[in-house]
Formats: sequence, C-alpha cells, structure tokens
Amino acid sequence: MTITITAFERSPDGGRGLARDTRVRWALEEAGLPYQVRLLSFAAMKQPAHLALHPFGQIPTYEEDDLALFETGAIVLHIAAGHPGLLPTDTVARARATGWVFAALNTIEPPLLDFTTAWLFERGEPWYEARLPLVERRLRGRLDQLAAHLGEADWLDGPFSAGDLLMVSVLLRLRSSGLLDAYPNLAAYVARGEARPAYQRAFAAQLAVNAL
Ligand code: GTB
Repeated sequence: MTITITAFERSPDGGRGLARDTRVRWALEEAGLPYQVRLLSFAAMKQPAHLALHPFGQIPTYEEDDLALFETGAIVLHIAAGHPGLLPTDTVARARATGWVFAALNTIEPPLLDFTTAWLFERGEPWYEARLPLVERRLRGRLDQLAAHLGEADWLDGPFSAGDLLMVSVLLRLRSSGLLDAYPNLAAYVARGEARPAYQRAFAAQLAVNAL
C-alpha cells in the first residue's frame, strides 16, 4: 500500500507547521505508516487534476490504492480506524474519542479561525476595532470550557487519541497570539502533543519542505 498526501509546495507560514498537511503527517507518524508527499503550487491546486481529488482545490488530500480522500478530519479518522494508537478499540471509548475529533474541528476551530483571521488579516478594516473583541470573547468562552473539561488530565478522554491530535493541532494556531498564556493547562496540553515523537517527525518533515 502506497500512501500519498498533498501539501503546499511553499506554505504561507514558512514551515511553522500550521498548514493542515501537518495534521495528516502526524497521524501517519503515530500509526507508523510511511507516506509520500506531492507538493503543489497554489495554481496547481486549482487545476483539474487536483480538483478531481479535492473539489475545493485545497490541501491536504490522501491517496491510498484506489481510495482518494479530502478533509483532514476524514483522513485522520480513516488512518485511525485502520491502525492502533489513535482510537481506542473499545466501541464506547472509540465513539467518545471520535466526538473529540468533531469537537476540535466543529466547536473549537471555527471561533479560533474567526479570531486569528481578524487578528492577522483584518487590522486595516474599518470594523476591526469592533470585531476583534467580539471574536476574542467567543473564542475565550470556548477555551474556558475546554480548559475546565481538561482540568489536570493529560488528554481529553483517557489515552491520547485522534481527538487530541486534532485539538492540539487546532490550538497550535493560537501560539503567536499569546491567548493560550491565560490557560496554563491548555498550554501544557499543547506542549505535550508537540513533544510526541510522531509530532516531531511530522513537523520536521514539513519544515524540510519549506526550508528548501
Ligand atoms: N476543511 C479542510 C480540511 O480540514 O482539510 C480545509 C483545508 C484547508 O483549509 N486547506 C488550506 C488550503 O488548501 C491549507 S491549510 N488553502 C488554499 C486554498 O484554499 O486555496 C490552512 C492553512 C493555510 C496556511 C496557514 N498558514 O500559513 O499559517 C495555516 C493554515
């Protein structure tokens, strides 16, 4: 079985690991699966060959024999379903861990993206001063709840899972804002995720592309 994923030929973050191929690389590393990477320019991502794999012309995609997938959550869940280490085998525990995959992508990531988009890209807009506190308040509300749930635990629900992999990946995007400083347990949670050897390998692999 040959696995091929797609990634930016040149990531806008210069290799800080924030593009979503890092999440897929991390899952593959946790599962111990070798993979190849097809690097794409922004122009190539909008060409028919890539649109046939990803209808929205984005990265990452995942190809394995005759299966082609897009959407990071679906890709991570597919990897997790077939290999130990990312989802519990017990049916109930597995369902709960899957819930955290959706919580990361559906509950935490949207307000986080609203905040980071405003903070990074909308400073020049006439409504910026009014919008930033609004999106920050919404995000802090979710972070308060997430921090309360995590408490002093290492991971969100028992052992490390795909839900943690995606939650840590989502939270990592807050690093430059300093917002996580107010949540020591979430900051420590992110650091625990980053310290995993599989994350380190994934990060190094995407950095190697962008350091070229
Ligand atoms: N819902 C999809 C998924 O989860 O797979 C979203 C995929 C997505 O947003 N892909 C982005 C993309 O292809 C790259 S990851 N964008 C190009 C386009 O839409 O034309 C998002 C991303 C990009 C850059 C940074 N960065 O530089 O910090 C961080 C995250």
